[in-house]
Amino acid sequence: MHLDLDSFYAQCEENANPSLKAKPVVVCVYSGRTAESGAVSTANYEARKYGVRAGIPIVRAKKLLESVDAAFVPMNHLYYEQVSERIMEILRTQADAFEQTSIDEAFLDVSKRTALNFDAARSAALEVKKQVLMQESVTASIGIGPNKVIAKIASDQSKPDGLTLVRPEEVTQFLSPLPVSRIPGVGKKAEEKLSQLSVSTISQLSNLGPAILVETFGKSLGAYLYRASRGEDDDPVKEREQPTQFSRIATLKENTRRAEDTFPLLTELANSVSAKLVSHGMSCKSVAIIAILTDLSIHNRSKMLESLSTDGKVIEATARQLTQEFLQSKPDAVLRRLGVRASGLTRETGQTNMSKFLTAQ
Ligand code: TTP
Ligand code: CA
Repeated sequence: MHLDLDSFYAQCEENANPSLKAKPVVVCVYSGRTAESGAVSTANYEARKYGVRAGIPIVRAKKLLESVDAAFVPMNHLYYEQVSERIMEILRTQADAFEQTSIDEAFLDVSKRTALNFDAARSAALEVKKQVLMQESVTASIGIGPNKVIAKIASDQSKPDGLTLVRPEEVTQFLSPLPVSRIPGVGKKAEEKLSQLSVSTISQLSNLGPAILVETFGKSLGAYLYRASRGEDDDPVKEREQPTQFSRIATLKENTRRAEDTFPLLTELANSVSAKLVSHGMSCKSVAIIAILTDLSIHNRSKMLESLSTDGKVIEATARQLTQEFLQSKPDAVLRRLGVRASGLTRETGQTNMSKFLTAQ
């Protein structure tokens, strides 16, 4: 299965402020140059009816929506990341293998749990959609197919709140009439090159020989297009590598070698690292400080925690202690910049040994 959340940032904003639900909603990235300069990040489906799309200038979106009561909201990426993390956790439990490919898209291999039965896969997809809607009030579109390329193309077939199933015997019929731009990885440039070869549909693409495709697009993209146009793909669904550390670094208001002067900044850095951990559903085993001195030399000091943690207070206290110890050990050091790093990350939750002990009783 491939799952793609519908107008994702816009749905997050609607959930944060339900009065938006009936209106066209435009999520904006303001550039800050003038009050209205910037671009549209995404728009809900109501706003799309008026022609509003990701990437167009905000000023243009305002023109398109001038006759209606539309909402223009600034992008709040950290919030969407947190919603995304929670949804991805739900999805992970519904798959034999799981691969998140962006903030709002993922592949779920359900081959084993459905014993390759496509009707069972449809039920599984309905269950996934239900779980995400019940727990996070977000709709998603799902495509089901015999491989990733087909599932991905299928998830885009009927949006929003769609479910498209393509059985192995239906692959050719499904792909043939679609424009080549529906193949993942085919952008404006490839589309242009194909149109010069009089190719606009996937069916026409599948009639080109491999030699001409390799000549036009190079070996790897050419071979990929040849296979994709036939609905062939054997790339497995695999968990992407997890981050191994999160760090934040900033310049002190004034150079100093007094530990107390660094505490406000350490609080800020620790909270930010903690938020990153929480949004990724991860805990850390050790905390480090990165000290950059006025001579621009860089020094690291780290400490293992007693137990896994996501807690900003724990990270802050450890960073304070490390900073104090560092300054004591280096009488000539004057701090210019300071960073906090959480490492030894795992997906386990940060229970203390004591609470582990108590829950085991
Ligand atoms: P998409 O999945 O491309 O778009 P979407 O979820 O808003 O809408 P759809 O229902 O068509 O899937 O992108 C996911 C999020 O990424 C989107 O909500 C906002 C963000 N984004 C941008 O900030 N700029 C862009 O140009 C695009 C395409 C997306
Ligand atoms: Ca989406």
